[in-house]
Amino acid sequence: TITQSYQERASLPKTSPVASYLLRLIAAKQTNLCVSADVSTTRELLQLAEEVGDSICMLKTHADIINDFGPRTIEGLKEIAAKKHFLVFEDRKFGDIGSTVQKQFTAGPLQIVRWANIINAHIFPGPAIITALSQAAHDAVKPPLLRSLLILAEMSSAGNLMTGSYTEQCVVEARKNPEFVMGFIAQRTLNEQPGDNFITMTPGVQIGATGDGLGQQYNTPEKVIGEAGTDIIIVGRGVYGAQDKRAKAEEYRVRAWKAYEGRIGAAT
Ligand code: UP6
Repeated sequence: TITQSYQERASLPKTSPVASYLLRLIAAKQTNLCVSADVSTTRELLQLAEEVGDSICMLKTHADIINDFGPRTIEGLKEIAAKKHFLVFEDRKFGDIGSTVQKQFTAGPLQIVRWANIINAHIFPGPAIITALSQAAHDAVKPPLLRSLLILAEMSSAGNLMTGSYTEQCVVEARKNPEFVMGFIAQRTLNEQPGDNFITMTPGVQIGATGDGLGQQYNTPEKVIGEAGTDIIIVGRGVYGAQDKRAKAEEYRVRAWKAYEGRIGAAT
């Protein structure tokens, strides 16, 4: 998949429906940028979504850091996502027994299943976390309102323990659930076997910074898309920390897109 276009990959067999949709969206909008909206109010969240919406394929949220998260946040997000054509990814990083993650996914003040197209989970509790989330999504939303999961296979932070056989096991579990698992959060592509068509999303991307003093480690768009072969860059402070967020998002979009074109050999 490393030299195949997003468009080609959208129609490969065994691609999850959400992944197919996303790959087509990426190709149509020419953006492999996901902005991480780690802001603290609904007003800032919606404003950021409006400002960067044209430059992104996905907006990533941490709903539990929004002080006033509620129905207005949900409706606003849905409206802007539909208008600007991007998917919403709640970075909840589920990591508990099946029964508990089902509740965290569907209930409480956040009601994540209602508005997030994509969620993620750790597999350290064992593979039942995947079936539990899949079942909850299936019960809560009917097609075409599909839901999909990213498995956290690697992290960007210094000294993290998600390496070697842990990462390998993430891939094994993903291959068993191709309908629901669209891919990984990782630092390199994990498509290693013929037929693998997982989407890899990579956080820890910022131009002109190497870290944040709290363990975060940064790479450039060229490094992760061009060299490590991942599919989507996730940028938080690099974009929302800028004065002109729209222009900054556009700068990341162009750099990540050029890195992709170079990798598949389509650069002009
Ligand atoms: N994130 C990482 N590294 C991971 C997984 N997730 O940084 O391995 C998330 C963080 C944050 C965003 O929770 O929301 O990606 C990165 O933000 P930054 O670009 O401002 O560092």
